[in-house]
Amino acid sequence: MSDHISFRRDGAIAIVELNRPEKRNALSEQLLGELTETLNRLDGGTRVVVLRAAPGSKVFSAGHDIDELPLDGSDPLTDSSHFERSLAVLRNFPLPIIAQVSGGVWGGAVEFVLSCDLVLADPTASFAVTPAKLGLPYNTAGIAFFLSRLPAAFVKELFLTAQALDAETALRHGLVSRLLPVSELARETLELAHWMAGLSPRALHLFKRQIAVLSSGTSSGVDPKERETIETLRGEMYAEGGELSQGVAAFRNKRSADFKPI
Ligand code: KFV
Repeated sequence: MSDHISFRRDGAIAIVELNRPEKRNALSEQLLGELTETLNRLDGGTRVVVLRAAPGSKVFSAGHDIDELPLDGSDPLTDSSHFERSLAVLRNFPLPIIAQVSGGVWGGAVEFVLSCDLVLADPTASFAVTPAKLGLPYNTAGIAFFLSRLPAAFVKELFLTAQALDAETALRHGLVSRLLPVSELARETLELAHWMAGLSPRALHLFKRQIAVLSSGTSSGVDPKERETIETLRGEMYAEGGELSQGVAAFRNKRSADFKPI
């Protein structure tokens, strides 16, 4: 049984819902574990997955669970972290995943949504990439993924302003595939899912793989010296008592962090 994920079927469509409203659907280890388990348990009759927040959620997801960010000097976003592994599950899932987005999408939840295949949203959706508010050194592979999907100028806007950008802006830059009225989002998402369920599953699986490999934003080409410098800078931020600790403390005290100049 899942506490933070709800699941139901509509014919060949699996509707998977983030359902942790008391923590604004923050992506905890437990929630992500339940999501992976739900996806892995889908039977052969499923053709398309719709991933959304449970009805009534004002926030799609508040991002990485801040209470689970390590403050002991270890890297918060390693490839083997629950968060990174869950993004890989979405990206490599053999069936198409449509994210149906209403409300705020925060921090790592933006990469989570971007890891789905299509993003259908209504005008209440907004997207804020907030690691600069938390003093959180985003991982280079994650930034490479953003750059593989979105124009660099927009990625800069997201990461360097940490402001919430509206659904219209997200549509213009390709983060959102379709922007629909609030009253029609759920129906149209399901209608599209049913349409896609009638297409060749082999073709969709193949295209998903091809698009992933051809657009793969990897950081493997980065000059080794530059990579080392980047990792040193990241390490300084997540070190015990560093910017990350200050950012998390500020969040817990419901205030802005007072970061020092470089
Ligand atoms: N992790 C853990 N708990 C969270 C959380 C999060 N990301 N976001 C919200 N909560 C908790 C919050 O502490 C509170 O708990 C409850 O959810 C309701 O939040 O025990 P409490 O005090 O009841 P409120 O009261 O803040 O809700 P609301 O006024 O509706 O505001 C919603 C929202 C989303 C605007 C606000 O909660 C917020 O700013 N959350 C943090 C958003 C954020 O910066 N996320 C980035 C997380 S770090 C991340 O994802 C990564 C990888 N990254 O690089 O940035």
